[in-house]
Amino acid sequence: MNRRTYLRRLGASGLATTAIAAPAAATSHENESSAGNGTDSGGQPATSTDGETHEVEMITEGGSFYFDPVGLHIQPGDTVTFVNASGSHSATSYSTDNDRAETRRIPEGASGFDSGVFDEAGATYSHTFTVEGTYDYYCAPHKTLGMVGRIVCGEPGGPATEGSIPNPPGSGVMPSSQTIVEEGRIAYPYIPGGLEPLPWQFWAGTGVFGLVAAYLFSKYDRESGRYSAENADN
Ligand SMILES: [Cu+2]
Repeated sequence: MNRRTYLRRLGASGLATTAIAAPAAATSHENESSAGNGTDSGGQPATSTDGETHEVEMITEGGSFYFDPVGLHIQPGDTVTFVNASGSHSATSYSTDNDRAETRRIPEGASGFDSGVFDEAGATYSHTFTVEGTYDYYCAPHKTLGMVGRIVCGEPGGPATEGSIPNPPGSGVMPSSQTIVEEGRIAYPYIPGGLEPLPWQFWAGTGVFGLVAAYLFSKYDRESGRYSAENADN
């Protein structure tokens, strides 16, 4: 972590600690800060106003576990606050220093993040993104159930733009980095847009089915004898 990032985080964590009584969030934040350049003091004032803050909710609902939005575009210097809306979740980047991340899917030079698992509703964890690129992340307890998300910081890039995410999201498809840049914010579930027009085979098939059905029905109808002379009313 560079000095600028550290100062920014320090500023953000100071605000979080004093403004809201959220011990879990403050603790994880402080841990993260002290893991970096912990001896810094004085010098430039901490600037926490040069980046926007975005929220991603971690949700349990009707047997589904998901991040909302599932895709988010931010700018370098922006902070994402993960809010535990319901259930027990974590926000953990696919970086090999994290538990259960079998692969790295954050940009070169970027630091990974891990909120730890939250049990309390309303608990938050914030991470400031400084390195441009695409970040894939997951919830440690629900990764295999498709609780995964993607954040694009500035321009897409890095290993997350190649191949597909190892754990597909519950909706089946992870929006591409480019789609996230275009949309800005993609709510869960992501349904790929632009439905393809139905192929001609579909209409041909429908036509054949209709003709066969009509033929069989009329055949049955005739063979039932209801149109024969002896069944005529008069
Ligand atoms: Cu979860």
